[in-house]
Amino acid sequence: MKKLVLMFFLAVAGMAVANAQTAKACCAGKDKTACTKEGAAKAACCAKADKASCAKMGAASSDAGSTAATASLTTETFKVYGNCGMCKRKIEGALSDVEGVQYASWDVDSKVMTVKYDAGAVKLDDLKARIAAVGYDSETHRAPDEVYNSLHGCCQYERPKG
Ligand SMILES: [Cu+2]
Repeated sequence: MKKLVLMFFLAVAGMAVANAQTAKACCAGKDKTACTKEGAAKAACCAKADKASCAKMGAASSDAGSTAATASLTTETFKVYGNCGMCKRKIEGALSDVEGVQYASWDVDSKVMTVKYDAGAVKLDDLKARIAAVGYDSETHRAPDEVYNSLHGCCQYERPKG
C-alpha cells in the first residue's frame, strides 16, 4: 500500500517537472510551439511556470508524453474481409494494444480499415498480419484456416480466392 502511494507522488512530481520544462522552453524562446502566449501573458507564464498560463499547442496539449509520436503519423486504408459488428470488435481489437497505433477503425459496410500509426514503431505488414492472426483476411494477408473456421458462424465471411 505504501508503495502505491509513493508511486502516485512520484508520478505527480514527474508531471510537475514536465510542465516546468515546457514553460522554461517557452520563456527561453527555444520552443515556439510550447507557448501560445504573447507579451504580458507570456511574462506571467514565465513567472509562474505553470501549465495553465503556458499551454502547448494543438494535439500535443492533450498528451505531453506522445508529442514526438504525434508528429509523424501515417494513415493507411485497406480492405479487410468481415461481416458484422462482432467482426469489427475483433478486427479493431487486434490492433488495440499495438505500440505505435494511434487509431484503428473498420467500417462494416465498406469493409475498409483505417489505421493511423507511427511508421517508425510498427509496419503496415505487421498490422495486417495481426488482423489475419485473429481470423480476418486482407488482400495481402490470409488468416490461418483453423482460425477462420473457429470464428462465430455469422462472422464466417466469404473469403477471397487464394
Ligand atoms: Cu462478425
